[in-house]
Amino acid sequence: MSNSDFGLIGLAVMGQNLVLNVESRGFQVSVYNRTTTVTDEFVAKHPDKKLVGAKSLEEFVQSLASPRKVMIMVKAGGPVDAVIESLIPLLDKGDIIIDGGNSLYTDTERRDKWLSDLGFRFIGAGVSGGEEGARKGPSIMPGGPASTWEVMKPIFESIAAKAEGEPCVFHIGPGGAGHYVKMIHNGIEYGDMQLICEAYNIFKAAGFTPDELAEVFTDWNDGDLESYLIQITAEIFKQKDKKKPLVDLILDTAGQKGTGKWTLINAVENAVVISTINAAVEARILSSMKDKRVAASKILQGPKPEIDVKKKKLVKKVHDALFASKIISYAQGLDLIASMGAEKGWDLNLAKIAAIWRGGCIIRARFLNDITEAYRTNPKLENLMLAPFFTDLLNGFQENWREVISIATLAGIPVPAFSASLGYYDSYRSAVLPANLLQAQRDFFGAHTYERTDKPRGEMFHTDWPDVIG
Ligand code: NBP
Repeated sequence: MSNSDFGLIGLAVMGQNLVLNVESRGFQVSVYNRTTTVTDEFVAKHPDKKLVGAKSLEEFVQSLASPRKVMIMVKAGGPVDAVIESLIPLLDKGDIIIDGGNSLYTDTERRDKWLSDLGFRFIGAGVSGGEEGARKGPSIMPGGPASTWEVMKPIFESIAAKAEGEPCVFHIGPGGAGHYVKMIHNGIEYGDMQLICEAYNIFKAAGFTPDELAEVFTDWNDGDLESYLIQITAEIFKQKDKKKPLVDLILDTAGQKGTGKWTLINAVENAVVISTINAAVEARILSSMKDKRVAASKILQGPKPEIDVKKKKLVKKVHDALFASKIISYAQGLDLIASMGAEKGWDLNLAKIAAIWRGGCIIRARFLNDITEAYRTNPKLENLMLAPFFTDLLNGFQENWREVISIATLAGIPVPAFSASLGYYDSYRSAVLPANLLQAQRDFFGAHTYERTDKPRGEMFHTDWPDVIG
């Protein structure tokens, strides 16, 4: 029977939940997993649902209505190519393959070409929201031909989260644009998480208990910092294990997978500064060096990590430092998206991208409404910091932001992402930077030449510097 509306390969956590989501919108879904017992168990667990469990890829493909819509939800990298290779002999021209995993956008571009040359249609779609988002409504970032998106639109719009009544999905752009935007989304997520952790570290040094922190974060989530990550952080502080706060029992070493690293590489390639995200990735790397840190803590000196500021005052100051740094993190991520979009000719719509991050995804946050508005008002906005709404916020926050970084630094508490954010802000707003000296150094040892402040731009000069060797 070839009558399923949609097929999904890869029944791990994301795949299973997406299938249940699609099915719940009235579609019949065929499913296949390499380890077939997983398929059997999944289908058996949901006897009342319109699911077709296939034991082989042949059976799976035959169960789909034409043109077939096959979503691959397996581990990124080689497994995606392996699944595509096995599908190719079984599909007909015009069938649609969607890769919904966290694939590197350059892999997506390669697959797009590979499959379109063979007459198939391909969509590379970033899906954010984790298990819960996949089940109830994720934010989806699809890239590929606009005509293929039109075919997929009814299913994607029905399963996506809704924000202000709008589905959190739209056609991002051609080729790898969707997976690219998902990658930067994840980079921003790294930044957001690290900033929250730095705020936590400061509060800890000021004597806040997890219960007090649960209150602080709950309050923040009722205000302008409202976001999924602030909300779950409040819940984390409430969680007990054998009557102790669970957070205190979790080892302080974090892992990092592909998307953070890929974001950094791409930023360097595009000469775009994403210092907050960079600091966040590096903070994870440093956190993973637990043994080295423990050894160094006994050798390298610093002040006692204690902060003596009235708790209520500190909450306000840290709020401002966190919010300001968060604005910088988004400003940098969106700047990178804009640069790459221009470079690739993707014609990206930043207002719409910000809008689909308002629901379903991990970085969903109230202030994404303001970011959406900023780009709707001025689609050519040079930098988010320069949108009047955000300029006012930054001008208002900058004093407390500086103070928090100073207090933390004097107490020896690392705040790499807060500092990187402020460093970006101060550098960006500096009409004069010390790169004049840098240019002199470059000309000294490498005759790289320099421009002069008293001559027109573009005119290059070289000085015969004194010989210092020998
Ligand atoms: P995983 O990334 O853990 O992948 C497990 C799935 O891949 C299983 O179904 C496994 O089949 C299948 N698979 C592997 Br591994 N190698 C295969 C191969 N050579 N051929 C066929 N199938 C193969 O699953 P996930 O956590 O659900 O994530 C799926 C995708 O979504 C990933 O790209 C992930 O980065 C992305 N993503 C995940 C999340 C999240 O919160 N987990 C959020 C957003 C995006 P098996 O059962 O036979 O081993």
